[in-house]
Amino acid sequence: MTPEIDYANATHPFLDGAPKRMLIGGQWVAAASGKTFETRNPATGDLLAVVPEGDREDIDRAVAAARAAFEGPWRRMKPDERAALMHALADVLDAHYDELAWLDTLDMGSPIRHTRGSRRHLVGLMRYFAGQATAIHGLTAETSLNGDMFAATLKEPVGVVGAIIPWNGPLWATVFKTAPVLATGCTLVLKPAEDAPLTPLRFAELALQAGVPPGVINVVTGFGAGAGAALAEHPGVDKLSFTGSVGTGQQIVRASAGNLKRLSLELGGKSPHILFDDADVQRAAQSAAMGVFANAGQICSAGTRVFVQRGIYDEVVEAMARAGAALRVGAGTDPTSDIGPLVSPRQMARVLGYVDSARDEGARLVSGGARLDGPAHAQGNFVAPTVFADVRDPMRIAREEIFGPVASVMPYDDLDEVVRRANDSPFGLGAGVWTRDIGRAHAMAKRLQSGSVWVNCYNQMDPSMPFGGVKQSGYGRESGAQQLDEYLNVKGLWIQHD
Ligand code: TXE
Repeated sequence: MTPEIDYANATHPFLDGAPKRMLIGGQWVAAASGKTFETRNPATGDLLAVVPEGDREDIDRAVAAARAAFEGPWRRMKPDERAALMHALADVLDAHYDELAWLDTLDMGSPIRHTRGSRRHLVGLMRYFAGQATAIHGLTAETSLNGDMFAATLKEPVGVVGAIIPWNGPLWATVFKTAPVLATGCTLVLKPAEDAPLTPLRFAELALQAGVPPGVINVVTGFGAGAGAALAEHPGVDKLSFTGSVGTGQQIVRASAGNLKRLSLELGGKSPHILFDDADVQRAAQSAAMGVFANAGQICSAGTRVFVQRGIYDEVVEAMARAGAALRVGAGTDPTSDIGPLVSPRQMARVLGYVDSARDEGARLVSGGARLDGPAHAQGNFVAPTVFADVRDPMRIAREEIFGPVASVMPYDDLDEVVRRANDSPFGLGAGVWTRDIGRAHAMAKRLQSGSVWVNCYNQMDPSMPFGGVKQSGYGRESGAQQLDEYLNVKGLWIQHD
């Protein structure tokens, strides 16, 4: 039964007032220390739930449970059986999608319109990887050795996978981290973000209901310095998949050195969105605005550096400001909200700090630029969609990831110049190009240093396509069939038979 959702009262059947527990080896448990922390609704400040503060000891237990599951019947399960299980999980995800989206909205503030909108993608991703479970192939090789030799490669699951996820899309991240683990026959210890731990817990409950065996998916809630660091360091973890900030990614690289676990890192960005003067200007400006403002800017691939060719510069600045001002900023629980609050007071303070720095450095504020504190917004972390024009490349708002609804708009003159400036960033996650000139589109796609390039669109994603970064945006890819190799070891097999 999918539970009834009471949208009007901002409640959820999962939030029944009882302290939450975390999932280790199929058991719902408190933290070994007994410690807990609170998670709150960022639009109202209301307490949603009390959650276990897992730490080293809990991670030890979860890794042991994941190891036992990996070496148990799960290891002998056939690919088609894993695929069937994943389809069952996709069915449950589909049936419960609205309540999961609602939980995301309550816990991290993203508008229900936005969180609900990912159903097709996330259910589709689980089904896509279910298909991949039966498509894991090694190869045979003709060697140049004397004698008859059968040489082949075997692909084997890496083992226990740790995943550490951020708060900006808890359900999204949980599904992205879980699907390749199940497809390849690995097991998982998931550490949700402390700012949004609820949806991963509910997802894990549904996964058990769908028949995922105990210990295959474990969830340990807690803080980065405690549970997160313990997972990154743990010698029993074979691979770690992390999504979060660059600074934390760097700590994880160091922490993982002990057992040289495999890593994939999906880190931040400062993605360029480049508008040429032959583009459909209004569409391009709208795309540039939503490339920054969607999810209140809390998207790793947000197109926050908007480069506009000089001939259309004023028109685009004005259109972006208009698009930002037209967005309804309100509680995520309000179905008419386009943009919700920032996830926490800390995140809001951080974003407003960047707004101040832009003013101090001489950028021109065109719209927004402040916290919204009218009656509808006073209790939440709401920041108005903000457009700064005449931003210069060295300014902090043009270089650092803000993770808020703040656009830096900059004029440019020609293609070589904009390529140089777009690539002059430590990041390389996404890039957008608007032009009707197909040759220019191809040239830009080749020359931009990023994991994805979107031409005449922005932030498109599909289960069949890879997503990830270059440079300090990380390494490894999520989604797309080639991702499976990051969860598989390749073993060379030699059999001499003469
Ligand atoms: O991220 P952290 P925060 C960026 C964005 C944002 C900034 C800070 O710019 O403003 O990071 O956000 C866990 N060992 N992004 O502080 O710290 C932590 O508990 C192991 C971009 O929330 O990276 C959480 O589960 N784990 C990004 C996760 O790491 C640790 C999304 C992410 O938190 C840890 C999020 C440690 N030492 C933030 N310290 C994106 N790419 O989308 C923390 N964690």
